[in-house]
Amino acid sequence: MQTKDQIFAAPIARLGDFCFDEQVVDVFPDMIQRSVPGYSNIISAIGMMAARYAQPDSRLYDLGCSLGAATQAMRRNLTQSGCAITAVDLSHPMIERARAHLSGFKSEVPVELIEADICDITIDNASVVVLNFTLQFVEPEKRAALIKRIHDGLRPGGILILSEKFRFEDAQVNELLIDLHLDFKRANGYSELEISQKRNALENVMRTDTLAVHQARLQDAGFAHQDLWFQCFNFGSMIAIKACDAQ
Ligand code: GEK
Repeated sequence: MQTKDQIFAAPIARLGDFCFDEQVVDVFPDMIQRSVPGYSNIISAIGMMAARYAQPDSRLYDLGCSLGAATQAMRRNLTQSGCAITAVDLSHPMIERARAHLSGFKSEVPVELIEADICDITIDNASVVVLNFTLQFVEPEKRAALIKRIHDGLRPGGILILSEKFRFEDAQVNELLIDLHLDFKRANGYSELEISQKRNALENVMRTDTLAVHQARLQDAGFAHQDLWFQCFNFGSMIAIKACDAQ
């Protein structure tokens, strides 16, 4: 059974910035399901896209893997020979828990779990790269270089799946989608206190971009094709494809 997220249920006198510590890791599956609209659909679709785009003898990357949900979805769906998955997270408790979780599944596909900043790792011989709700936690000034390194580390025809919480240019639409997301959290049992305390804790650590900013960044990095393939309220997922004839 999943442990219920009650981290922000009681008043917290000195609210610090949100971080992925032991307390968050304990409730993470419940937290992400109840907070991110479409999360399960996106995870399933990542498995489907990996099945389609993984290339034999290549590497698949799950950047900001948390407990490895996207890694496991890819692993379950891969049929290509010689593939390996590299799953990276900055949080020590996340990586430890991901290791325990993933070892519970039988699979031929090797997974390398790395505790590191995704801005510092080498991306090489990749056919599929997943950034599932991670880029929003990377410092904004480091995002372009990371996307460029992902592009350059992909093989021709390889893909990046980029899921994010978006900000919208139009203030009215932005407010509406934020409100609908808060309704989604209320419908999933979060109280007003939990919602407002979590919002304050996330303020300094999650800085969202508009879809236009993401699109421009992907284009500048060299991706030949890209679009949004999923959206629910202010959450969505994009796919970017490296040209088949790229060097
Ligand atoms: C999932 N992808 O379940 N380097 C490495 N990891 C980082 C960094 C960084 N610079 N910044 C944040 N993280 C997952 C969900 S959660 C999204 C991703 C959320 C890690 C952080 O430790 C956390 O585990 C993850 O990115 C973000 O499909 O909690 O909203």
